[in-house]
Amino acid sequence: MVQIHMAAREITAKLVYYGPALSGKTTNLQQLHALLDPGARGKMVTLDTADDRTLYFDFLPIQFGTDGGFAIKLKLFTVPGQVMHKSTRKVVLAGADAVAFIADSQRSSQSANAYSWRDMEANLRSNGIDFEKIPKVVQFNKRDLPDVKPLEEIRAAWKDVPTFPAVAIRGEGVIETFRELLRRLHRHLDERHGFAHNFGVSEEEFLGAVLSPLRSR
Ligand SMILES: Nc1nc2c(ncn2[C@@H]2O[C@H](COP(=O)(O)OP(=O)(O)OP(=O)(O)O)[C@@H](O)[C@H]2O)c(=O)[nH]1
Ligand SMILES: [Mg+2]
Repeated sequence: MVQIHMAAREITAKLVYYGPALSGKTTNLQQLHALLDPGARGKMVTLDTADDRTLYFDFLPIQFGTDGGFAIKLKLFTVPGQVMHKSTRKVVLAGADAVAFIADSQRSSQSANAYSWRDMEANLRSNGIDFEKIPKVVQFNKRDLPDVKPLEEIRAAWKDVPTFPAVAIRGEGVIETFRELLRRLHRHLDERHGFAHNFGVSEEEFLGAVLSPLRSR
């Protein structure tokens, strides 16, 4: 849950990258780490096995100041996608303020995507988080591979949730996904906590502060 410390003028939110095994969650965080200015992001922590499968989670902290003098801290996590790590996913999801679901676009991954989406829904609910209301975006990654589901089909199937195509390994679609996640998070916090009114943090400032330090590539 978003933490607001008025005395310290500090706001902390937790964003979780969820999805099936090997869909590219860790790759998304690595790309963000590479693209964001070192002044805005901290050290990325990765807890994985010898073959690069996430064992517990990855963690990337992002911090920026607003004109109104607030420090905004975003804590980005990935879950381990392999089916056996179910209980770890639930723990990582606890207290999430927004979720990015990273799907694998290959047709062969369709059932793994669906399983993971239901798993996310169940884990959000068991953490007492409103599945319908939590800000979420979906990324269809690995567009570079053969036999991927066409975007028209994807968009027809996902009417209410924004979807983004990506080739995360090349950094394509990573920022677009993240920007929309931030936009939805800001809107959600604004509705609940009067973000713009009480803290003077407008959507433009929120997005600009995180994304403007992007390195030109
Ligand atoms: N072809 C292709 N490969 C990708 C893409 N994104 C990631 N990969 C590769 O897919 C593999 C898995 O990526 P990860 O980011 O580790 O996947 P993950 O979702 O974190 O997997 P778990 O930690 O097991 O849940 C790696 O070999 C990546 O290099 C992409 O857009 N295209
Ligand atoms: Mg991973």
